[in-house]
Amino acid sequence: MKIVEGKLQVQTDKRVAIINSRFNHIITDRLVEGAVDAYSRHGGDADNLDLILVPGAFEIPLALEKALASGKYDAVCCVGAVIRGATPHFDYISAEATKGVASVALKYGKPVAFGVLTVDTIEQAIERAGSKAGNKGSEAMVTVIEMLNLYSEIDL
Ligand code: INI
Repeated sequence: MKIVEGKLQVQTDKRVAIINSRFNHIITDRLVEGAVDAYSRHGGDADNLDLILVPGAFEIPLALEKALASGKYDAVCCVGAVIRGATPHFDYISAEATKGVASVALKYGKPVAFGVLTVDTIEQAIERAGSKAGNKGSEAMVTVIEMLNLYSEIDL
């Protein structure tokens, strides 16, 4: 059986952007750090990354759409943090961010990773932004690297 999978090695000719939302930036800045660190540790040069900033997670899908429509990027790593509050706002923002990112990814057929935290508490966010549950920004960037290589492998 031939196994087809992506290597975890950055392809230096591929252009990668990170889209980060500033809302809860104490958390999201850590996710960006994780993503940049993962890119460097897998053979990339962080100077080649673009960081696109948006106000909140709700704005990520349209920024992603514009980034991919521009033709400037081969893959995008999305990070953000939606933290539940006292109202249903969380549900609307997290649903729109998730659905929006998924539909833009399918439209363009390019690797897009979803490193947007959707958590109940600030503690859960801290755990996933570089402490005991790892760094979801780092995991999202590793996913981008793997999927870029997978698509090169299967020639999509
Ligand atoms: N945006 C987030 O990224 N995280 C949140 O937790 C959040 N909460 O809780 O309100 C949030 N709201 C802002 C939203 O993403 C938009 O920026 C805003 O509604 C303007 O469109």
